[in-house]
Order: sequence, then structure tokens, then C-alpha cells
Amino acid sequence: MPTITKSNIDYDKRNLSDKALLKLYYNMLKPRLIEEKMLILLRQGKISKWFSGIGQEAISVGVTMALKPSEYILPMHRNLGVFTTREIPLHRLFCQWQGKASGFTKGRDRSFHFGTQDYNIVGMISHLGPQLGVADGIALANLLKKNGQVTAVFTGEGGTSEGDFHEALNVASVWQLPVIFCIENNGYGLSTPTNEQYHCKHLADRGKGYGMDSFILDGNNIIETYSKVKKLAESIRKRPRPILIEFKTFRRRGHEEASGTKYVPQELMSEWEAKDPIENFRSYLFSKKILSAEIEDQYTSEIKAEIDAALDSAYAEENIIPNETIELNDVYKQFEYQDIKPNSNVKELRLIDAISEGLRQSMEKHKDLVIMGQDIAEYGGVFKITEGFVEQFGKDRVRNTPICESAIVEVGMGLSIAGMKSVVEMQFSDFVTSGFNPIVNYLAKSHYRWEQNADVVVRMPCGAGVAAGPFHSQTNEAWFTKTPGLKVVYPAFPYDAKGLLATAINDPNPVLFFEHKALYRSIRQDVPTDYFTLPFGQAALLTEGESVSIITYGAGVHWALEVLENNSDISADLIDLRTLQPLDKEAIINSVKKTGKAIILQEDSLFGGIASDISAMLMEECFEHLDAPVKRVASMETPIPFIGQLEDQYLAKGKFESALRDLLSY
Ligand SMILES: Cc1ncc(C[n+]2csc(CCOP(=O)(O)OP(=O)(O)O)c2C)c(N)n1
Repeated sequence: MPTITKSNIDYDKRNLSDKALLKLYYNMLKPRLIEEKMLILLRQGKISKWFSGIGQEAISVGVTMALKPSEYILPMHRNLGVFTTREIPLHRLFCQWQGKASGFTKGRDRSFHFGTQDYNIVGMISHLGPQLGVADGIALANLLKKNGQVTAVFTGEGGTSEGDFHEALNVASVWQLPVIFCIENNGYGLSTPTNEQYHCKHLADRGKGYGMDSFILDGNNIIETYSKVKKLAESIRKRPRPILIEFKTFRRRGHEEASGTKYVPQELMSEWEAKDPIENFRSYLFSKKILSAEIEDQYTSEIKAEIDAALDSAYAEENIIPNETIELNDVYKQFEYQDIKPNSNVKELRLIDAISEGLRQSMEKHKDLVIMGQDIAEYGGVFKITEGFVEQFGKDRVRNTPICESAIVEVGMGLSIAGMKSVVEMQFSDFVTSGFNPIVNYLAKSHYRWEQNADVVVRMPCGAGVAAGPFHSQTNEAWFTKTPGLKVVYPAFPYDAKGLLATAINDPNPVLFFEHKALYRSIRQDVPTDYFTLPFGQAALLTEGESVSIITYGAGVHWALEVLENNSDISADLIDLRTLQPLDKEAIINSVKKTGKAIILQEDSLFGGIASDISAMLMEECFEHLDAPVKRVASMETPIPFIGQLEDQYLAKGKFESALRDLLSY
């Protein structure tokens, strides 16, 4: 006879059948047995790192069983029970942890840092908070599709201190998104106890501040977690809205196995050991004669056999053989560019009108395209690019957002996971810093990590020359050209802007689309009236000459044109890069091989800008063809000053002509 003690948790079986109760038990037992095995393997040095969810299984299992398999769940690093309850083959899970090809990230990311569309699970990135906003995006897609689906997302109590948490809950509430936010309050965030993490009684109390219902549940009571979440999910499916749940539980092992639990008082540990969700439920089931020794043996041996077999096959799988081509090819989702030629009807447009018209036509073409940004709806955006859009497309697709760049970028990611496109307008490109983390860590890395593309265009009104000071004038493309996984577009003319914006929106990868504010209303051009596309990675040769190659983009193109117009004796190739990632290396190299001299003009300050990389590339590729050192001309190494005379001094524009003359006479 197995030893059975009296349960320390009060269970109320409600209307659950014995079969349903046994299923709950089985689903908790499985992650527990896997973990026990992992701890042995860890001690044997056979796996590298382990984040334990021992003692927290009732939350993962309860929530997952309360949702339909078609509904998305976004788990954290202690939610093994989510993965096992969704019945992911253990072979694949073990391969993931061992970095084998049959895992979910082909050895590119570790532990639970992966998602899988096959099981509607979207795993975390290390930064914890961003997935809360991603859940908002998935929920927004569900709301717009009116499919009555709920999304559940997890965070630890530590993660609730991040801005992402506040932004995500606020957006979910303002937009009434069908999300269940699950806080697993397990007492410690790494070594930090709750009283050093937040200063309120219960985290659930925060629901009131966001205008959403919230609940406190005993996270160790599987019947309570399952039944309550199930009921809430049913209600949310009928009446979409966000809900906050704080599950009280405890982290029984170290933050990760190697770090230990010395800082945790023994009484606390003992108190929570006595509340073990599996032991107590087992006692309860035995006491009600629902679970028997035979069933228990059967479950245990069945799960152990499954674990052993999956481990054997995972170990047997050969190690990944590095292949640079494969790695590079997976950074971006494949995109078959479709060249849609413009018709012959043209109209003179300013840069700003061309962007507006391009965006409008893409909204007409892609019915699943949503645009989001501050003040973009009735107000039309601060530059009026989306004026009239609400009337044409409605507020579902033209969405004013609260001031929360991180959450909105994350929403874009979530929409993409749910198969929708989005354009996010930064009010000024300077403010992208507040959404920087999800762009460079989530959007940029997602396809490489688990083949999930981020079909998001971030519009970036940028640039100086408008006397707007350090926070409304930056041209910050270099922050993004540095990051593999992003595409960066920077048109200088209305025609290019319209065609490239159409391509950016068609492209399933994340694109940063820079729009120079000083060019918005000053540059005009005949632009085809119909929808058309232009390819990425093709620079434009604006003037052809023999003596020098001028390589630039954005406002620099117009500065260079002005200098060439005033100096008809200079015979130059003027290359407008148009897109910085991908970069048209061939056009640059071919031109420099012809002229023998290169000057790269960039509006950004010098150090670390793309001019430096182009210069280095020319040294490597064209050294024998160069008749002079490659010259970079950029703005001063200071923040961008406000007042006109300081801004003029700051900008590269004023230095370009003399630098060009110097180079020509070298
Ligand atoms: C932005 C960020 N800062 C710090 C960390 C390091 N870190 C990883 S997990 C963790 C504690 C998280 O605590 P909590 O959210 O309560 O989850 P728990 O580990 O307790 O389940 C910390 C500090 C991180 N991953 N990301």
C-alpha cells in the first residue's frame, strides 16, 4: 500500500468527473517526473541549465486544461506543464533542451525560449515582460476576427515590475482584449523576495488600477485553478475583456538549479512543501477512492517509459553540424518580391503625400493590415499621414494607442503570430527607444529562433533640419542596421517612398521605414497614382560621372544634389542607397571601381554609422582601385542641438562640399 497522508489543501471536486480529476493528476505528474529526471541528468552534467517548476505544476496544468487547444498560451520558464499538457512529444522537448535539430530552435536558443504554431504555444524571450504585449497582439487578432478565442499569458511576480507588464495590461484594458494575465507569485524573483519587488498587498489589487477584474487563486490547488480559469475563459469568449489572476505559490528550488536556495528561510520552504500540489491532490484522490495504487503505478510507469524512450532517441540524434548558409538563410523569412509596375498616370506629390497614399493603398490591398500609433486615428497623426483613414477603414484597423511604444511593437508581433500584418507609427523616430527592446530582441530574432516571422513595419519620422532639438531630430538607423533580422529602408524621394513602403508591407519580415521630416513637405515629384512596388537592396544612381562616387541616403541625397548642381565641374556618380539593409553592395563597389574615389555622406554622427561599414567594405573590396582614402562625412559627435545656427554647425551638410573638393584634389 502506498503511504497516504491527509491532504493539507481543501479540495472541492464540484461537478468534475473522476475521469477529469484523474486527467488533472496525470497532467501534473508528467512534468514532475520529467523534472525529477532532469535533476538527475543535471547532476550528471548531461544538461546545461534547468529552471524548476516543482511545486507550481497546478498553475501550468490548470490553465492549459482550461483553454481549448486552438487557443494560444504564452508560458514562462517554469511552465513545463503547459508544454506537456499540450502533448508536445517529449522527444522534441528533449531535443530542444539538448540543442538538437528536432527541437524547436535548431540549437539556436535554449530551454523554454521557443514557440510552436503546431501547439499554439509562444514561448518567452529572456526579457520576461515582452510576451505580455505579444499576448495582447494575439488577442487583438482574435477580437478583430471575432473568433471567440481567449489567450493566456504568464509572468512571474518579478516580471510584473517591468514596464512591459504595465503597458500590456493598460492596452488590454483600453482595447478590451480577451487575455488572461496569469501572475505566478512564487515568492522570489531570483533572490529578491516579494517585499523588495513591489509595495502593495496583492498584485491582483493592481487590476483595479487598470480597470479590469482580478482574482487571487491558490496556485497549488489544481481544482481551483482549473475550474476558475475555465469559467473565466468561457465568460471572456462570450464577452471579450482582460482578466488578471494572481496565483499564490512558491518556488521550491533555486532560481536555476546551480544557484541554490540559501536565502530562503527553512520554515517557508517547509510550509510550502506541505502544500505540494501533487502530493496533496494524490492524497485527496486516494481518500475519495478515485486514485488507486494500480492506477498510480500505471501512470508512473507509463510516463517514465515515455521519458526514457524520448531521452534515448534525443541522445541518439546526431549533433547539429554548423553550416553558415543555413544559419544566414534563416535570419529572414523567404520573401518572393513581386514587382508591380506603376501605371503611366502620375501626380505631383510631396514625400508626405506619397507615404500617405502608399499606406492607404496598402490598407486597401491587405484587408488584414492594422495600423497603430499615437494620435493616428481621428487626429490623423502629428504629420497628418493617416488623415481620413478612420473614415475609410474604421477604428478597428486604424488604432490610436496609449503612449506605450514597447507594448505596441509587441502587439505587432502578436498580430503577426496570429497571421496579420501591422504598421506601427512612431510619433518621432526618437521615441523608438521606448520600444527598442521588442524590436531588437523579439521582432529581429524571432524567425531565426523558431521560424516565426514578425510581419511588422515600424514607420520612423526622423531627421534634423527642423530645429527640434535632441529628442525630435535624430536619425537613428544605425541602431537597427546593426541588428541582424531587421530590414531598414530610407527613401529620399516620394516615388521611392511610395513603392518601397508597399514592399515593406508586403515583406513578411520586420522593416524599419525611415521618413525624413525635413523632406516631408519640401521634396516633390511625379508619382504614379496606382499601387506599385519597388525592390529592396537596389540603390539608385542619380547622376553618373567619372571622378568620384558619392554614396548617401535620406537628406544626404538632397545635400549632395545641391552641391553637384552648384558645381557643374564635378563629375560624380551619386548613389542613393534607398535601403540600408539589405544594402546594394554591388552598386557601391562597381561605382567605386570606376571612379577610384569614394565619399560617404551620412546625416547621423560619425562613429558607428553605416558610413563606417561602407568605408571598411570598400577598403576590403576595392583597395586596388582606390586613388584616395575613402572619406566619411557625418554630423558632429554631439547630441543634436535645437537652435538653427547650432543645428547647422552640427549637420554634415555644411562640411560636405569642402570634403568633396579635398577628396577630388587628393
Ligand atoms: C529584463 C531582464 N532583467 C533581468 C533578467 C534576469 N532574470 C531572469 S529571471 C529573473 C527573475 C524573475 O522572477 P519572476 O518574474 O518572479 O519569475 P520566477 O523566476 O520567480 O518564476 C531575473 C532577474 C532577465 N531575464 N530579463
